[in-house]
Amino acid sequence: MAVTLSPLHIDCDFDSGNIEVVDASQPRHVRLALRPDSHSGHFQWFHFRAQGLTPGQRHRFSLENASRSSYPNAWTGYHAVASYDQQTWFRVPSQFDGTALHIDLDAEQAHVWLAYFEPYPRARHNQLIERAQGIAGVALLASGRSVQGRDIPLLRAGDGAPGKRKLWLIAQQHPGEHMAEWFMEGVIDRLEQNDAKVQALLAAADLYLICNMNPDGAYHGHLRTNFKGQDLNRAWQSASLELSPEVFFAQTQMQRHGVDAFIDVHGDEEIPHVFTAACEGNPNYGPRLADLEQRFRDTLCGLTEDFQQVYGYTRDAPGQANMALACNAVGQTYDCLSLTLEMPFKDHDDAPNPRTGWSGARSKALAGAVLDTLLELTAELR
Ligand code: GEM
Ligand code: ZN
Repeated sequence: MAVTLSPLHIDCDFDSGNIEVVDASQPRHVRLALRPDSHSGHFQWFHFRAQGLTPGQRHRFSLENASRSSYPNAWTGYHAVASYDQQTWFRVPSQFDGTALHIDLDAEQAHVWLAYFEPYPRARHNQLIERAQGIAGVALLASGRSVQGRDIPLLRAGDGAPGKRKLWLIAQQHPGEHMAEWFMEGVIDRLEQNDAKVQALLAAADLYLICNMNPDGAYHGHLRTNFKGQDLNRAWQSASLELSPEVFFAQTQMQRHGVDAFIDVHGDEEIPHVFTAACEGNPNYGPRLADLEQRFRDTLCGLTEDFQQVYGYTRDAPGQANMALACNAVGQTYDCLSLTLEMPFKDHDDAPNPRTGWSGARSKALAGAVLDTLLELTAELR
């Protein structure tokens, strides 16, 4: 006897929620569409809740416009993440047919959240900033404002004493790249642990931390832009209080405090590996920076299997860097080690975890290895 299932209820009216319902009347096959960033044509990020599932039943969720997303090649080999409690996230078998992405969930409970990557909630961000300020030696140095007026805290770990190296880590310029703030939580966790390596690092250097550069975009479920439709990682030659106050704030603080090393933390839709990109196309690029970059990569490779140097972006030709990118602009301005750190929306295929793929927890663990790498390099930065 055919079992009649009641229609599902799909909603996304919550922090980082974003989906469009095409037709949810067929519970075994829910038709959905990806929705663009508020003021830009970019789209790829999704995050929604489905209620009314039948445990034991397979429910298919189809993102019917996936082939028209910002990075259509990113769907091949990609699997969506799901959670029944918004705490534990797992990968759900997904297949791209060249047009739509089909997510096939064998429901275990009556409701589920589905997302492009494990979301980093704004409430967790607020708790993280509060927790950080309770750590000895960590202070709120300044606070910027996003287009919509959300706080952008700049934290400093260390006493700012003269002569100490100034190591900057900023994250989530691209709001859909939630792994970036998971990484920053890993930095804060290590500061809280205050182990011998962290103490040694902070004896020689201060850490300048912006855990989320694009709170408006993250909250609205954007992939790439802020609330004025600006790609912040293309605003570092033209930042303005009107269009990109987030970058304007970071640059102002860098000018005030100085920079001896810079890591811009991102996520990558297509490449299933953790990697870095650097400043090889900058006008000031030379052997000193090239050697520092290689030392960073070699050291990090030695500290974790969740990093590699084989796969990554094509290197820029000499003098051909796009100076609007944070990594290039900061590397040039401060003549310092400057890297873009990329974590995958898929998995790190060098050390795959089929159940989680790349995840918040792995992003946090990577941060610890990056801090240990910075400790190794701090004495050589200048
Ligand atoms: C990337 S950074 C692109 C750097 N490209 C090269 N060739 N160095 C961006 O902003 O497009 C970071 C990201 O989006 O994650
Ligand atoms: Zn990015």
